[in-house]
Amino acid sequence: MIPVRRIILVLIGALILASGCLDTTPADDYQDWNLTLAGDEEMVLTHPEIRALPAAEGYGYSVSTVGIKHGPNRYRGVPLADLVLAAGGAGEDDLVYVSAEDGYLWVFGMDQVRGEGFFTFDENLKEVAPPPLRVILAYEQDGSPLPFNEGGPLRLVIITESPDVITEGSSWVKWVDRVEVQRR
Ligand SMILES: Nc1nc2c(c(=O)[nH]1)N[C@H]1C(S)=C(S)[C@@H](COP(=O)(O)O)O[C@H]1N2
Ligand SMILES: [Mo]
Repeated sequence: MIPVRRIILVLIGALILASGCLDTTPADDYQDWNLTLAGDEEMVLTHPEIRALPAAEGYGYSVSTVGIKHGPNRYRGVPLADLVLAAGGAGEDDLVYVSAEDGYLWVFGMDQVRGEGFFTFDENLKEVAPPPLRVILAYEQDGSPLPFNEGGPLRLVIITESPDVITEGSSWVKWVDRVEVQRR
């Protein structure tokens, strides 16, 4: 093995050891965080199962209803479209309900599940034509588990390739524990 790779492996090992020594944070409870997928049938995915699914990555940048910008940050997570498929798929007129344990619920059309039909803004909060967007349930922010106070362990995030595209925070559901396909 070449030395650089060995150094990197040692560093990774040290990081794993260090994180194991840190005191308990909500991140440690993420093992117990389950996501219910409901469609034709209902299934429960554990956090490790969610992390094992194919992941998407990109920049997320949101603005709250009162105009406070949050980001940009780098996010990694599982595409909502894949979860809808796992729940048995959805027809074009169906709706996808994404909800959290605090009772918050946001409804997405199938166009939005594909990343279409969102408003996008530049850093001056001027509306701009939307670039390609993807909707993910993010579990990682800037390379670390998404903190609880930021909506972790699972938050709905809208991502793009570039860091300067802002989307509306109201759809960024925090603490997601249920994705449900509503047949219409
Ligand atoms: N579970 C949950 N998610 C939520 C909300 C909420 O009340 N509960 N508020 C939404 C709204 S209206 C906004 S503007 C953003 C605020 O995100 P922030 O708390 O990271 O600023 O979260 C969204 N996600
Ligand atoms: Mo909001």
